[in-house]
Amino acid sequence: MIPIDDSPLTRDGKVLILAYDHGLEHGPVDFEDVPESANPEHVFDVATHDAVTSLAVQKGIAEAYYPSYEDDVNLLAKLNGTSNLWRGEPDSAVNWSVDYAHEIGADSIGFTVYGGSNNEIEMVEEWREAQEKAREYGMATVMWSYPRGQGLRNANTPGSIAYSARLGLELGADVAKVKYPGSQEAMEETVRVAGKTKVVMSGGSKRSDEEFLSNVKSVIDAGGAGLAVGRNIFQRENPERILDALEKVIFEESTVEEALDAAEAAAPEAE
Ligand code: FBP
Repeated sequence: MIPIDDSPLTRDGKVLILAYDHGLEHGPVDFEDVPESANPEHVFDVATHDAVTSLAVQKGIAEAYYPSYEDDVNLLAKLNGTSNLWRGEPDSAVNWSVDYAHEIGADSIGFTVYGGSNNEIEMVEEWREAQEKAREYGMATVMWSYPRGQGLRNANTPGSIAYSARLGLELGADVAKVKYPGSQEAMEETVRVAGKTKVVMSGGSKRSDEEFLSNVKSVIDAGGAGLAVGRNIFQRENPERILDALEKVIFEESTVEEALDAAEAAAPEAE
């Protein structure tokens, strides 16, 4: 890894990636509750919030929409990804090159590695190529590090999640994006074994404001750098409100209650 505190991916050393590759990974079902979230322009508008340090998208969305937002949004190129229609052993197609991502204006790259998959060897070799090319351009590297595959019975145990964060350090990721391991204590261990690689939490499925912000708070208190989140933002009717609260928790070290009070004062929830 390299120091990235001067990178557009971070603000005060912290990270809040808005992930929007769900149309590929999960399909349009993720946009059903808030239909306007299917429109990338809506999510690019959300990403102009000060709390968002980067927007992670696939190539087609970047090509079609980023030119209108390049002054207001930092682009993280999610280089690989696979649809939910795929039923094989976990794998992820490389959909664009680092050269092309750089040409479009990305300042960081994201790459999924499924440690434990029968495809781990190929995925790590593809990561190596992308990571070294990103270094030539000075682009920050984020590993979506998910233990997943036939041979893994317990992919989401604290031990597997700590191992996935460590893979990020071993393989040269500046940021490792991991699932929440279930407790602050487990997150502390995950952060500890990741060394100089920053650890961020993967958002997961949508939950209440309190539950979601409490998870984020425990990541920050455990020494984590922040989060990479999609559904808990764009599946909300008022994404700005939760971003206001996240800004407080991640960048101002507020409590969950303080963050929710401040967000409520700025944008009262409709009765
Ligand atoms: P969420 O916050 O919605 O979980 O998004 C984070 C993310 O990693 C996305 O980039 C990706 O599309 C999705 O989760 C993949 O989730 P999973 O592989 O667990 O279904």
